[in-house]
Amino acid sequence: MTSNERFQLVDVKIEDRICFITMNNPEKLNCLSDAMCRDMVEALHYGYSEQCVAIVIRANCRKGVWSAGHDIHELPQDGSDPLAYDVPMERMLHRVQEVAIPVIACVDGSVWGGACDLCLSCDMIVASENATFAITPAKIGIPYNASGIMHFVNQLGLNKAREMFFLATPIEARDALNVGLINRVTTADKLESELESHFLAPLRRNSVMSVSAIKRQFRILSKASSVIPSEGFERINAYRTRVYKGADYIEGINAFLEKRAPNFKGKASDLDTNPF
Ligand code: LCV
Repeated sequence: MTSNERFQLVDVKIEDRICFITMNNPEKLNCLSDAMCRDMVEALHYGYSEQCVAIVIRANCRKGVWSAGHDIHELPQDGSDPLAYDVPMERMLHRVQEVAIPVIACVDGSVWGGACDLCLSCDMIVASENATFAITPAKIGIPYNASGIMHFVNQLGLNKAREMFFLATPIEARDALNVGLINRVTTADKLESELESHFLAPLRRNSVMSVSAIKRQFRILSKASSVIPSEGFERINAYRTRVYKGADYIEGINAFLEKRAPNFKGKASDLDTNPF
C-alpha cells in the first residue's frame, strides 16, 4: 500500500529523508477533526518508522486558512471534557511532541485554536509574512487545559501568553517572530526555499541519532517545572469543569454554528464558589 493510500485527509510523501505531511481538507479549512488528527498521528508514525531525519507539517490552504483548529461541530455537548488528555486532538499534539525526530511547521495562512497549539507542539516553525496565529478558547467559552496553557507560557512568556488567551485575536507573523512563537518569517514566494536551506539541509547533514537524543532530552527537561501541589491540580480541574459544563460553552458553540455573536452570561465570580 503506498504511503498515501492509507490516509484520507493528509498527503504524505518522503523525499530525501524528510517526511512531508500536508493537511489536505481545504473544504473544511483543515479543521483538526478526529479523522484529521488520527491521520496525522498515523503519518507521524510513518515518517519516523521510515528512518526520516525530520517531519514537515504543511497545509493545503483555502480562504487563506492553514487550519481552523478543532472541528467545532465535534466539540462534545454532553458535559464531557472537550480537551481531555486522550481526545484525538490532544493525542495528536502529544505525538508531535514525542516523535523522536524534529517536526517543523511550515505555515502560509491563518492558524486558529488547537492548530496554534499544534504549531507550538512542533520543534520549529517557519512562516510566511501573511501567516497569523490565534488561540481562541475564550471566543467559544472553552477553559483550555493546563498542559496547553503551559505550552504557551513556556514558549512565549507569561505576558504574551495571557494576551493571546484573553484577547483570542490573531497575532501577525512578525509579532510572533518577536516573541519567539516562530523561528523564521519570509515572503510567501521564498517559504519553501527558506524551509529547505535554513532547516532541512542542516538536518540532513547532522547526526540524526544525536538530534534525536537531544530532542528526547528537551522533552524530559521541558516537563521539569516547579512542583504544583495536588490541590493545585484539583482546583484547575474544578475551574475547567465548571466552564465546560457551563452555559457559556454551549452558547459559544451554538453562536459559532448559527453565525451570530455569542451572548455569554457566565461571570468570573461563578468560579469563586467552592464547586464541591
Ligand atoms: C468547524 C468550521 C471551523 C471550525 N470548526 O470562513 O483552541 S480551542 O480551545 O478553542 C479549540 C477547541 C479549538 O481549536 O476550537 C476551534 C478554534 N477555531 C476558531 O476559533 C476558528 C473558527 N473559524 C473562524 O473564525 C472562521 O471560520 C475563519 C476565520 C477560520 C474563516 O472565516 P471565513 O469567513 O473565511 P467561514 O467562517 O465562513 O468558514 C467557512 C466554513 O468553515 C466552517 C464554518 O462554519 C463555515 O461552514 P459553512 O460553509 O458550512 O457555513 N468552519 C470554520 N472554522 N473550527 N467548522
